[in-house]
Amino acid sequence: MPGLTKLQVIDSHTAGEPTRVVVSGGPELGGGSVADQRLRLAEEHDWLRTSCVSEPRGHDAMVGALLCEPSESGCITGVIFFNNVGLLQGCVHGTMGVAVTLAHLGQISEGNHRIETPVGVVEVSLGQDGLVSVENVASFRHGGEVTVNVPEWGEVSGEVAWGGNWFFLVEGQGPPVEASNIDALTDFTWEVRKALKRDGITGEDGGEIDHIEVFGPPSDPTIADSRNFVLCPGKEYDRSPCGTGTSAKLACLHAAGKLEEGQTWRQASILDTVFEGSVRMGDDERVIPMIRGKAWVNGEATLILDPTDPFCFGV
Ligand code: PYC
Repeated sequence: MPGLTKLQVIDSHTAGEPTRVVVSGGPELGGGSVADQRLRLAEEHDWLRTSCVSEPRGHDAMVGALLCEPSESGCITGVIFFNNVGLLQGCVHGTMGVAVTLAHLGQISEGNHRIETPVGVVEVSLGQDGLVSVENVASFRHGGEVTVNVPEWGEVSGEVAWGGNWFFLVEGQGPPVEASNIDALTDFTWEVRKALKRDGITGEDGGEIDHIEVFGPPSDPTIADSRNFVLCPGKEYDRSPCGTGTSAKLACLHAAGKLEEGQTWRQASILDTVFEGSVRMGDDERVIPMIRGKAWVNGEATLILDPTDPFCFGV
């Protein structure tokens, strides 16, 4: 890479979970669907990901979002999400971050907007004060009672569901879902993830189950119905309730007859920030989740990539 490369980024957080949106300076991805562009980004331009979210410019909890050309008609943009270890599939907290970023740039105003993600088109509705609703991709429960033997924990049962990423959802097992237990929850969920992989338990399409969710009672039942801890693929936890994870939860609740169409579920995160969710019926017994949360822009920067810097592309 000759000379300096400059990337314009806007930082935000959604319910505590950071998103760094690359608004200009990214590589040419050659068009086509956003899913195809995601593969090209992974294969040919991983420097973009590591430069933005790895140290010294980023940190392990940072999620990146690269805006790109959409291929679906009526979409205002395409977006590809990435984290400390690779590319995500869907990302709802990140979609909310993209929405407030585009509003901050004056590119969108209140109302509905379609965005193409690698897993399909989502529709965001931008309200006042950073309130964003995301109508997510069709979500479904794939496995209702899946048991796996986890070292030091024994048999752990959960559900396998798709909400834009593959999730294993566990209720009432493992360490109590409290912020004081983040290390223990990280260790437990990491072991669960490894056990699922060891036993060849995957999503419906054979995809790795790389997000693990543990649910417990809310700290305050007047603000939430449940509190979760969500392990992300890079062994970091989601500071928000995780929008794709909440979508997976809604699909499981609906499949179990515990959530009707239009009924609101309030999902708290390990930090006690809350997403509200509801579902409507889609095709093939799948549900279309609607997830509502709040995001705030909290930074604007030009990242400078100097090829003489030994840590130019992150460490
Ligand atoms: O909100 O969907 C989400 C998400 C996925 C990973 C981190 N956040």
